[in-house]
Amino acid sequence: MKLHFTAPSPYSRKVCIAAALRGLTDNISLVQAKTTDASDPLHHANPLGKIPTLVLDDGTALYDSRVICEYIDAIGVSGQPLFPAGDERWPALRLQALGDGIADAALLVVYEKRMRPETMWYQPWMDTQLARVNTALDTVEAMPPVKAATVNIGDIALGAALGYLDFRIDGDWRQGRRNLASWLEDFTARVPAFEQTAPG
Ligand SMILES: N[C@@H](CCC(=O)N[C@@H](CS)C(=O)NCC(=O)O)C(=O)O
Repeated sequence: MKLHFTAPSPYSRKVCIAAALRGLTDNISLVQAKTTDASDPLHHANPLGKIPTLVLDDGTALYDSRVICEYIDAIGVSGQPLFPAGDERWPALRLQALGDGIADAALLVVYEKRMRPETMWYQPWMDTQLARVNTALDTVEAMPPVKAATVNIGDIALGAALGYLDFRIDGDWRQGRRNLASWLEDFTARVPAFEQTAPG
């Protein structure tokens, strides 16, 4: 399998962590993608030109990170399931949505600055996105995920989102959020793939 990815992408990082936890790292070759270059092979595999995109050995392409992580979980060869069944499923999926949503909002700020000349940056739009990030972080701070024995897809998405904030967003999200900071420390210790997949 080939994974079109970039290291800074929080969604790509989700996939790489999921693959590590399910014993599939060695089955996936990483292909550096250029999302803005329409001639990049990524665009043949995914009409949206987005990463992560996983191309299976039979040529089938899977996207986005949620679909790929679920596929990885289905074919995993070791570790525990990342998508719980029963009552635990919905909190895990909701946390995944929250983690991905934090990354989505942060990414919009990054793109605003990357794609437009500085004179055209629209600060109210960036402030709205950063407010969403902060409200979501406060929500998790008030009710941090349980440090359970097994890691689920929600934990992975939250870890990847926090890692993205550390990498790309100015300011310290840990300020006033001891529970969340402690949760990330614990996650980092429990999941070696988190640090192994950190953008350089
Ligand atoms: N919901 C998607 C989001 C994917 C996404 O937005 N990826 C970004 C990189 S972090 C991307 O490909 N951006 C290129 C673009 O939007 O042109 C997922 O979970 O995979």
